[in-house]
Amino acid sequence: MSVPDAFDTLKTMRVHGAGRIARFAAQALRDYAKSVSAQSTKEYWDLVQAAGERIRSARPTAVSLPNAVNFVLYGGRTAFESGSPIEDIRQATVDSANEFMLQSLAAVKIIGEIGAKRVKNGDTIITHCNSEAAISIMKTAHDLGRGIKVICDETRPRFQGHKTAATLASYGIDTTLIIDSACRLFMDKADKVIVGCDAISANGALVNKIGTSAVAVLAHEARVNFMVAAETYKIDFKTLTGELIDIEERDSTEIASKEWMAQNPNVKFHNPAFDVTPPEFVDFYVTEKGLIPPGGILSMMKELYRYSEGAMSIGKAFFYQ
Ligand code: RI2
Repeated sequence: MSVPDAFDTLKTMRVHGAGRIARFAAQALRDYAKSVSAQSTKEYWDLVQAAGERIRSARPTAVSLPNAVNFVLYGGRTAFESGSPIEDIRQATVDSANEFMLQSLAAVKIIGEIGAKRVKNGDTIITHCNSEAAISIMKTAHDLGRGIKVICDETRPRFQGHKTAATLASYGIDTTLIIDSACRLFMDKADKVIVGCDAISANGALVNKIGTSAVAVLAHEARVNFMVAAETYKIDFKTLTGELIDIEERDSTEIASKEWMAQNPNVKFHNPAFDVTPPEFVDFYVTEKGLIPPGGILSMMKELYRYSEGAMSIGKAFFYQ
């Protein structure tokens, strides 16, 4: 797949979900790095970096995308700067992409195992949108015989909750689909909320699919535990210096048809794809490195910077860009 095709696939959400986006980006950049030819190491590295820039710009909010691209480039750049020949830079880039993909898949599995320990027998869980990390927890709990029930918000405007409901039901989990605005009514019946994550800021705030913050407020009101399944590469290092996470604004045709718009020309539209849940509404993050309360995100950032192996080098890769 060409780099423009990869960009388009991400932009139009044919591949969606923060983890899947990250692996798709790593794979697309790997394939480009594998095949592109150049006359000099400088030309080669400029081309690979430009491809990374292009892929990175497809979606602004899910920080897993730039973190995956930075991780892949970090491997190649180290070889480039040490004066290695093109073939070595190519191999280093391919190796870091493969490593990222492996680490990402492993993280989803580990999050399932760690998170399932927090699920009790007979728990009713509310979930929002479509997160493979959150699903991993629910599936693992189900496989352990916990007898859970899951209530899925439909998650307008793209109805990703339908996908979650279909997946959970296919595992044999007792699954109910509700409209988003019914969430408060059902919160009384819930024992916990489990959602995924697009980005985590340095202060522990969660950025996730639009509507997540409303679910968190409802959980808080009803004293229902709110847990977030998140790989550590969803931590956004740029928030350390006070930068805000961009919230993706999507096309208004996701919420009204062109025909309806033409009939109502004075109606304005606003379609943010994500919202921010303040840290006080999050009980804890379930990461592949264990449970982290929102106040512990800063220490995790230090850890991610300090170590340089595997996914741990996300921090270094960020500061290197
Ligand atoms: P995993 C999705 O965003 C949802 O907001 C979901 O909660 C989050 O990514 C994390 O998903 P989108 O790409 O990485 O569907 O856990 O807009 O799959």
